[in-house]
Amino acid sequence: MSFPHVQNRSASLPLGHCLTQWARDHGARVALVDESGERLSYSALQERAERLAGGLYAAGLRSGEYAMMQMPNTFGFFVAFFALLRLGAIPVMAMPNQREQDVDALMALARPAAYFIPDDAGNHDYLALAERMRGRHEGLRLVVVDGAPEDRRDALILGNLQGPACPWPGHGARDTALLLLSGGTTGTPKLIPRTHGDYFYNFSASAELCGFSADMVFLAVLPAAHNFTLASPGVLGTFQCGGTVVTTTSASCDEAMPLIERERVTHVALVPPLAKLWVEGREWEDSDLSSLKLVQVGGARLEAGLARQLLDTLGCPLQQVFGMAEGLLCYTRLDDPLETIIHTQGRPLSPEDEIRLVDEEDREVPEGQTGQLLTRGPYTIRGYFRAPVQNTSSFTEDGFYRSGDLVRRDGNGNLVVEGRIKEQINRCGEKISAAEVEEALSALHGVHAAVAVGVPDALLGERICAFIKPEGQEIDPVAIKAALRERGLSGYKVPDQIETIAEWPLTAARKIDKRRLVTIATQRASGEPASTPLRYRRESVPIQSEPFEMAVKLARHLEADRYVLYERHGEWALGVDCAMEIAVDADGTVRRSDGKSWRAASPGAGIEQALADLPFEDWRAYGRADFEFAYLTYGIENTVHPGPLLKIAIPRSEIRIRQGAAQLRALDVEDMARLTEAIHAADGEAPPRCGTPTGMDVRSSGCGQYQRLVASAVAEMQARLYQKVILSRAVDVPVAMDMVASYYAGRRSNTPARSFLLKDGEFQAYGFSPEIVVAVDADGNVTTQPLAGTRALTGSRETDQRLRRELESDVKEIAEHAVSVKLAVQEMSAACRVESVTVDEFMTVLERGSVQHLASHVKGVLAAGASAWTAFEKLFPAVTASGIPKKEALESIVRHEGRKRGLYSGCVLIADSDGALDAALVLRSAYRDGERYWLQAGAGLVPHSTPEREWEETCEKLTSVGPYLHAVAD
Ligand code: OOB
Repeated sequence: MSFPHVQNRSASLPLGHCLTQWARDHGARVALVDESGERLSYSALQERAERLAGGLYAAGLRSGEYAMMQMPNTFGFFVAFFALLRLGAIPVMAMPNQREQDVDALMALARPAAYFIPDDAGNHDYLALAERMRGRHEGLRLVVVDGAPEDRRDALILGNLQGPACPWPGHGARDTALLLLSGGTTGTPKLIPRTHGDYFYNFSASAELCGFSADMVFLAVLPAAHNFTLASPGVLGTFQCGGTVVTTTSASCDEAMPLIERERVTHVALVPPLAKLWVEGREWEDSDLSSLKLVQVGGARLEAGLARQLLDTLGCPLQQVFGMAEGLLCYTRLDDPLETIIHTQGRPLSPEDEIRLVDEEDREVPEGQTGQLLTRGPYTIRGYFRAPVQNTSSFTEDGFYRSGDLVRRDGNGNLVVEGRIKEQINRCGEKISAAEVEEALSALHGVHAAVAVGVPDALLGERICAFIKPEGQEIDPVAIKAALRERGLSGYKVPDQIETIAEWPLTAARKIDKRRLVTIATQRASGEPASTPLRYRRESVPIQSEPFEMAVKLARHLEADRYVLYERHGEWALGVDCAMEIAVDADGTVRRSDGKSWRAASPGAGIEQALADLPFEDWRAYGRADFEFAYLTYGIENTVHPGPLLKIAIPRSEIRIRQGAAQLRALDVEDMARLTEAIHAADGEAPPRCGTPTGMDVRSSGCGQYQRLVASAVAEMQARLYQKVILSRAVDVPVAMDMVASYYAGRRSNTPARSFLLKDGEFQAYGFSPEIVVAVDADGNVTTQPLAGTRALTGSRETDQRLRRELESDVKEIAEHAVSVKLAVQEMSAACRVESVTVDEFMTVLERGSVQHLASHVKGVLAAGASAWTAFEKLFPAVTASGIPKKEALESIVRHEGRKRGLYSGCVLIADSDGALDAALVLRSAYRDGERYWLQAGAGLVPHSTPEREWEETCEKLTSVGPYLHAVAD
């Protein structure tokens, strides 16, 4: 095939020329729109790509070199993609959710000279990964980041890269244009070399078949790096016709559907699990979808029932797409009878596509029977990239690709996909090699052998179930999952279900009977609530109020008996009511409100197990741990707290409030309606008003007694029984407090790391956490923040500056801080990979309401087998609120204070189903239990402490809360 220089639409062009041609044909038309509504014309897109191509050329990238792209669906993706093609470099299309193992293996295979990554995408640090890759892959010269990271290391910024026009590459139709990712059936990944000629045909012929036209608007909601979204007919098919592509990084109904309404989207491509979510989402999502003209579904088997529901709920025609990155594309035709569209996966795109359906001996099966699909054709590859050995088994001698799919053909030539023989799991349309999961599992300590199978799943299409033969001892599914992630296995490949098995079931041929394993997996899961998780309905409501004010108004409005409001990084998350509770008793038993209980090696391990099979999808737990939870960890007799020591709840509904919008999630329709109504009502109200505070005197009582306690503890420390202890005192508030109003007033005068307001029946509390106990993100990055060393903040700049200088140079304060950091490093090292633990901010001064502190950050990455709860147990209670060494300090606290601390110096926390955990230290707080209202504060004592100064310090701390108390209006 060559490229005739004819300028009509159907003439094949090298891909590097396509955008220039489209800009010429459709210049001012809108090519791209993103979620925010920003628009790019064809000319603007072409100019950006041209400029970037010049910049890349100037930076040394050349035609014929490989460039890996791992980008979400943003403008940057398309600019980079077209710039690479224009330059003649070959894009290697990695997926944004791939993690270290995949990226590393793909780099080893493709040996790219450049790597394109996003700046800020969820919780994953692409820059750090890129840096590690650069250390490992010599040929990787350029890292290009889309965005403006604060610390960009050696990366180039995509938006800044420009240079004079680069030379045009001289490509022929048979030259490789790009490499696509193969789902794979082996432990190592495979890449698919698509040529300029075949890929041009792929999208242009598809666009024609699917009736794409200049007035269409295509929503790119699945990853654009996937062949379905990119070119079947997808984004490239849309551009070929002069249409508009709307690009989004979120596939959830509450974001995608309003986008369909806003942009009058006409075409969208979905995988079946997403289609299912959209159908369900329509129960509460009521955006106007009347612009839709075609919904395409492909990538995995679409059940006829779901196909019908889609037609009903979305109210537009459906098209099934059965395709593969290797080439062959089958489509149902727009004018096919409804039964064909519902029950078949269509027929090949090209009359030149050859299809053979064969048995195990490669003999053609009789017409109408099911056989393995072999295919050869004008746009199907004849071999994988740099994989000579694999190619001998994936292709027949005469060049047919062995798809591994089991297919039959109906009387009209339409294919029906019945199953597959390839050992691949199709989870949400993502293809996962069973062998790869098995290899990763087998490498783990304690695993004798492992087999992975795909099990039919209502939510995912298929879930990954791993059967493990353990080496002697029991296996812990949570630890296995954590260990796989820690080894860099991409999250979507981590098994959803893990089962132990004593003996493998075998087939007549003495092979492991995987079908039987699927049955066993289904049986074991049934009866377990995990197989039918409850799903939150979601809705996004625009709001005018400031997030903080909205949160306070809602706390009032909802009048719930149980809620937790948790402020973090400008977001107020409010968990309301309780669908399921997990509580830790005083004897360490973990109980769940559905009757299950756990007695594990530690309470943390028990909590982990109780959370592991929660019957909720995508949950966030809200809870609190009382100080006495630490007695369990340190084996100290607990005579003061009857339990529960820790309580977490999966809320029935939840609101996350940010500037401009409230995201609602609720388990049932009524709650959703109630929340929406409450938000509307609250949004219309004026900000809460603060009356006159009650004028609480924090010095009124307890001075003598507190100073005696300090003197006693100081004597013990001088006798070297321990190095540091925090002793506290409670101050009762004589009037009934309005907790919500007091939280509101207090928060306005504090600058906390976190804040919270919670109610659990008769128990209520709010506070302004000066620090976190621990934060763990979904990738296992752990942070703790020891604060120690305090001076007042008086409001007078001069005095505060003087106190700050004093704080920074006072030997006692510095010593107190340094030993706290040392302990934090030790504790982090017990949960994290030792070499990952670092102190990344040392002894900065943080202002927290009425006081200033010396603060440091200690960071690390979870060790193999450790989870967020391991880290929690090691770091709780915060050293800031207990002492050093912890056990001796805890014993000193019981001896001296002699009564329950409860939530004071414990924590309020949120935990997410992806493994993240955020626990805020409870200090600078107010509490209510029934009729009693009180404040509590302490001071860090060391051998040099004086009772007078420490008393003073408690008064300074109480001043963060005391002056803002509001009494209940009569
Ligand atoms: C698409 O491409 P890949 O490479 O991610 O996956 C190909 C495999 C097929 O061999 C088949 O096993 C499965 O995915 N598959 C389907 C299907 N479409 C793909 N199985 C049942 N029904 C369908 N409709 O998935 C892909 C590439 C281009 C367009 C559409 C899908």
